[in-house]
Amino acid sequence: MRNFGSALLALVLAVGFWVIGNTPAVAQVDGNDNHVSIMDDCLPGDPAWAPTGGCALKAHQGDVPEAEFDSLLRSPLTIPPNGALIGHPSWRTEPSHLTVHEGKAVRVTNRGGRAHTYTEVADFGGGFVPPLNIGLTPAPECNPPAAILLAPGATIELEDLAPGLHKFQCCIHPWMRGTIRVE
Ligand SMILES: [Cu+2]
Repeated sequence: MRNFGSALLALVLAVGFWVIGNTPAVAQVDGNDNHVSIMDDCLPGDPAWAPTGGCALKAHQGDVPEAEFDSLLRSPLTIPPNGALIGHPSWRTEPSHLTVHEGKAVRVTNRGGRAHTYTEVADFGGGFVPPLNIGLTPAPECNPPAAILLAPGATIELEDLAPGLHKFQCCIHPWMRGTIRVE
């Protein structure tokens, strides 16, 4: 009887997982929460961040030392080896793709501990920090006067975005990319 119960439980779990596994993914169409977070996880206690602005996260909020950040800029598995920008995945935008209704503003907040930009570009490219542009031509929109620098905690609002697909990137860390579709 106990074996039967275990077998039944296993069956129920298996069916449950099958059902969950076959549920269609829900696309992110989010008309009420038009908010993009710019994220990083710099390690606040690492003095190596200090020369380039420090890390404004609180203790325990970030765990990436500067040396690790540097080591993930490149990968030997590129053509040529180490010749293309990869970048630490913790430097990111969330969500990386957002669909909004026309007329809705999108708020963008820097929740990381480092400075970033969220700059609209015609084509994704490099930024205004040459050592971080490995293999990329700078995007013209990333000239410092045009690219608005967002200090940690800063928020901007993107208003009057025209229908269509908009491309945004960080002009410091060019692998931080996002798209907003306005419909
Ligand atoms: Cu950035």
